[in-house]
Amino acid sequence: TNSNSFRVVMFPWLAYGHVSPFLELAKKLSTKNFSVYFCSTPITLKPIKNKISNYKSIELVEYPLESTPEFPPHLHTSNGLPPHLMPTLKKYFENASHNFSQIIKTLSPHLVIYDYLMPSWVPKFASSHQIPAVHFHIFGVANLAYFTCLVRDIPGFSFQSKTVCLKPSEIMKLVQAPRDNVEAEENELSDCIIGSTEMFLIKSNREIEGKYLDFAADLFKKKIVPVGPLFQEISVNNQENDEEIFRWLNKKEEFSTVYVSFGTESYLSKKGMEELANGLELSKVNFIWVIKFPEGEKINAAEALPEGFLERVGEKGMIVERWVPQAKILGHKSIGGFVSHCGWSSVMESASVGVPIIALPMHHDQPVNARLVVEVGFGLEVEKDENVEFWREEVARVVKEVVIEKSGVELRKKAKELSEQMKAKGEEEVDLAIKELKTLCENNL
Ligand code: BUP
Repeated sequence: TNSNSFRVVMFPWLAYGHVSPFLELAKKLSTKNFSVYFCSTPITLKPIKNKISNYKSIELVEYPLESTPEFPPHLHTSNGLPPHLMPTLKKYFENASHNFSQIIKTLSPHLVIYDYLMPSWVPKFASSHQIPAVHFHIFGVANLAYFTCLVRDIPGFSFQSKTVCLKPSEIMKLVQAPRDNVEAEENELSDCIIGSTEMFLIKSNREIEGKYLDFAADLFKKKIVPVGPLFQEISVNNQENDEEIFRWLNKKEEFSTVYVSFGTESYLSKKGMEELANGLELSKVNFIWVIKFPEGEKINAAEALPEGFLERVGEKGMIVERWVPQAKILGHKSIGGFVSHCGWSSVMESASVGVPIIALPMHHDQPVNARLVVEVGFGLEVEKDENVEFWREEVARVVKEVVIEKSGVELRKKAKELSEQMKAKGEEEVDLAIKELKTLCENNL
């Protein structure tokens, strides 16, 4: 079945937000003369099997990692790897290094595409066998540059003056994750991110990140190739319940409603829930709010929301406690804003359907993404106090400014403009990126 010319091995990281763009890239490659070997743990690959049945040139390749009760196997894939387990997981990868070398030796690919969270010996092993390795960055390029400058002192570059600024307290939050050996880990990360890649593939585009694509090319002295947003195919599993959502949305006026979601890995604190709920209520703007709690936490939205909130907002608000078709909801004509944690996929999806963002970033890449949204001009950020907490009046102010007030018109105009540019250029971007990958393979034939 696998008769395409170029063999590519792909190593995504195990979390949903990483596997999903890798898989979308795999699908594109498989239609452009690549045979794709998509490698991950058996548990990660399991839910993917039926998603690729139409793609004969994608083969799933399993590598096992050992598990212990301390690190239950379901966490390999779940929506959200608890950060404190990262060092443990890295050790499992270390113990399984022979699996990777074996995969590369057996398949003798023309190209390896890897995630920056994979151990740096993955690209190094490929390079030592004359196989080009390419880092596919599933976040934006401003973020890539930001983190690189954080973990590596680069002469001549002062990050703060060149790219999006973070407040010192935000930087502290970003680097405070529990770690064993910070220096070794940072070296490993910068090695993996920059040292071993032939070029960078970035899940982004010129429309949103043109300036930073150039900045990063200058910074890394390597090719930086945007591959577009690589949206996942819209899932159809909850259709019956989804109808209820769209019936509710259909009753709302154009641009009158905000969609509220914090992605698959970020959760509000109890205080955060309260401030957001009260802020939405104060704004008097309609909202559909997707509420999630960390796995295993026995609490539901009704218990977590302020007393009487649901009764008070009535038809103005809809609370959903399960997976929803986000991209489809954002594209509904009633949606006038997206209250978002600014996960990279959310930012790209919002831009692609022309919906302005009300940014409430929490951690990881999100603060950088939020500043970018404001800079590009299709959103506003909710201000926070020195402890990086937000408050209800500020939430209400920004929601109103984006959805109701005149000033929001400019933001929507910019968002629409981005959406049109993205529609017009989308496929061309992917094609150009794939052409670059082919050149790498051909140079290596
Ligand atoms: Br929740 C939820 N439906 O109910 P981000 C999420 N999504 O389609 P994150 C749904 O998951 P990282 C739901 O459309 C987007 O494609 C959403 O990715 C989809 O945030 C994705 O926005 C969420 O990048 O991932 O989950 O925090 O931190 O890895 O960027």
